[in-house]
Amino acid sequence: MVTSVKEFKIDNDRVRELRFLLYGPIGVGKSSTVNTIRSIFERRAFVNCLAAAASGTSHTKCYEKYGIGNGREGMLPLAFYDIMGVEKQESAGVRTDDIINALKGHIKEGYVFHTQFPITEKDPKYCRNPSLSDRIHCLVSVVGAEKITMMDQEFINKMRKVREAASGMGIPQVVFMTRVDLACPMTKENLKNIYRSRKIKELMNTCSNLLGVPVNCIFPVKNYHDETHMNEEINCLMLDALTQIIHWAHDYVVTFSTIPIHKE
Ligand SMILES: Nc1nc2c(ncn2[C@@H]2O[C@H](COP(=O)(O)OP(=O)(O)O)[C@@H](O)[C@H]2O)c(=O)[nH]1
Ligand SMILES: [Mg+2]
Repeated sequence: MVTSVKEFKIDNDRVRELRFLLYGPIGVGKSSTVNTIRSIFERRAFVNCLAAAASGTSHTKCYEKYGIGNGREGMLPLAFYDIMGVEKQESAGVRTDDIINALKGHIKEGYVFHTQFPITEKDPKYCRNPSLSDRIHCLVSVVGAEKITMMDQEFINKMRKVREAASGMGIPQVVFMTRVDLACPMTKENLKNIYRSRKIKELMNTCSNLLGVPVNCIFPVKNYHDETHMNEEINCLMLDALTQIIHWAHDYVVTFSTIPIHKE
């Protein structure tokens, strides 16, 4: 799976990388997901510099891009954007309208999100005429497996709104259900049990109903968090999810390479 990801090339010269937006509440493991993917391709547990302590507020306020790969072997044509937590109140976390602006490609790297107002056209970090390459090619909503049954309605509505906007643009959407070890003791004991766990299946169904995403677009994953060594099971589960989302993001790029994108 590592080889096939490394050999992957985008079928459009004008799109240099597939862009994924990781979006979800604080503390669900968005930064850890990026760390886990980086670890796989660096072949060592990545220093958890991006992950925050389990409590506290998110510190991802800046729109930052994370590439995969290294200087030695080159970078993969993949980019991840990790967006500051969606909070229940509109006043905390990144605003829904800004997340939609990011999907459309209007927000350039380095933009610092404000909670009181969305990006304006006058902002130097505003991209007025985003091309297909500036857009997000796949929306990855991130939810914590052990928190699914506690998600409140306001929050669910917010996530739905973003997903509807993505649907309107034809952007594929998936859900990464992280922290599976915290939701299921059998899975914690052995990650291979994830495919047999009734608890995980139940949570995927609940998540599907709450967010309106088909079950086959929900990927249960586990991130590196207290491991210091590489673990094949963690890698396989994540690589499986990554391989799928690369295909779907690529399908989006191929489709919209011929259809002009709607400018707004
Ligand atoms: N047990 C466990 N902990 C995780 C997992 N993924 C992330 N974490 C922990 O959850 C906390 C929040 O993760 P972080 O990546 O900072 O979340 P973010 O706010 O969404 O970026 C950190 O303490 C991580 O180490 C996982 O799959 N299992
Ligand atoms: Mg984070």
